[in-house]
Amino acid sequence: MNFPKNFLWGGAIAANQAEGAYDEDGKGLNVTDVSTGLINVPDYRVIPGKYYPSHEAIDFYHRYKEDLQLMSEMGFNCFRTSISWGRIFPNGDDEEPNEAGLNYYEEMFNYMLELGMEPVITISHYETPIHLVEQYGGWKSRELICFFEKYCRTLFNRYKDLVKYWMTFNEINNVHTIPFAAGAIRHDSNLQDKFQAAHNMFVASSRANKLCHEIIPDAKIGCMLSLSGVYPATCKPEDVMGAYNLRRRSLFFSDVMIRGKYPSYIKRIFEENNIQLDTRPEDFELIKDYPSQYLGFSYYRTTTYEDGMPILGNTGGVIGKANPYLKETPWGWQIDPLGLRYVCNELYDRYQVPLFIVENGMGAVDILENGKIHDYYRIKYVAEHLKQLRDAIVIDKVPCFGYTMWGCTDLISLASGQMKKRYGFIYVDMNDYGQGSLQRYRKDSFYWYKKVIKTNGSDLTF
Ligand code: BGP
Repeated sequence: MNFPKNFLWGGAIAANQAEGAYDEDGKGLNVTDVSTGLINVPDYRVIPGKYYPSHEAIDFYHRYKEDLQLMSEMGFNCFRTSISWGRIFPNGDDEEPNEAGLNYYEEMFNYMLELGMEPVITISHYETPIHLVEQYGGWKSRELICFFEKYCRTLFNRYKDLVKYWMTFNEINNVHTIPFAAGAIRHDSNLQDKFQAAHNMFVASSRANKLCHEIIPDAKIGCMLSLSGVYPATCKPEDVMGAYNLRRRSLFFSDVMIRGKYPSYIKRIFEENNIQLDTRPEDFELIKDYPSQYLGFSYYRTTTYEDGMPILGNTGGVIGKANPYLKETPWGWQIDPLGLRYVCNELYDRYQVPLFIVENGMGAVDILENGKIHDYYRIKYVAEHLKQLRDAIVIDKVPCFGYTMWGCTDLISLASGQMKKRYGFIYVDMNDYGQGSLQRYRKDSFYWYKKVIKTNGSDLTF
């Protein structure tokens, strides 16, 4: 039993959690530069003297060569990262792009290719320039569509020979739970603004798809959603119906971006919540004509839904009760490898487009002792998920063309801003207070993943 030939094996990071150098070489501030972690209320500006872990992060900005060499040593044939919008257009609405930013990524992508890794690039991973929030109100304003289009055109023209895998917005469905990061709108935005931001991003995404087909016809461009699964807490019909509705809250985004139209169930939600979107007839044409070519998604865990839990509104992150059949990570994320196989089947049944697992992994506390990290728990997590993914592909015949483990090198946690919550195959010496040498160490999982890639996933033993 083996993964398909040419399967993309790699890891994923994002500019805002890894690069640091938050104000170097002409970069403007992005939304994530003014937060200390998304579970905290954003500051909306940088407060002098306050510690922002992402401002230095793991200094990937200056050390990417060393890091990419380590990825290549593991045998990666792809590497996922994002372009920081503020490095290219510091304010978002600038006339001309910042050459230093463009050049930086050009060198990085060339280096990846030299090492035999396909760049897999997220165009916006929670990195909307803050100026677009202050000046225009973020993604609830239609004006951002044109700024994003210009940004995409600049990227596609510059990197057309280098990058063949693109994704527009990271975890676009998280505009519901983390609206400031995902939609560049206030953290306490109402439903009207969230759905308006989503609509504008749908249009922007289709414009990007259209441009990408024109400028880089041999590239693939997909959408990216957070699609960790949800089960009914019991077989009580209300729990089952509620879980289904909660799932639709996420699938609404891929329904629009892949099927190319607004699903009928959303009309009831709009009616009940008195939502009136500002749209143009041509928006719907564009959405229909330029859908996403593949579905990229993150999968970390599953939760359960019990009747009465909120579905929409400011639900404060993940909804759900503990599942008595599952164990959890130290951060309380329920570990559910079989859920990945279930979700792969669910998604392919619904969309019939290729899938790409672009995030999966486990945040844990690692102990560095004599230069070694024995992270058996991480190996187990990844091995068990890969087994289920292999079954989904080989037995269930779900087309999935790649797997990029999240946080392949330790980086700043998105939600908590912690360094202590580590995901990597590579350990980075840095703590939650910005103290550490930033030296990199190979964890036990590093050698294990190397073996997995070498055998194209046929040897998942641990
Ligand atoms: C996803 C994001 C990543 C990320 C990951 C893990 O939602 O796309 O950017 O960090 O979750 O989350 P955390 O860092 O909060 O553990």
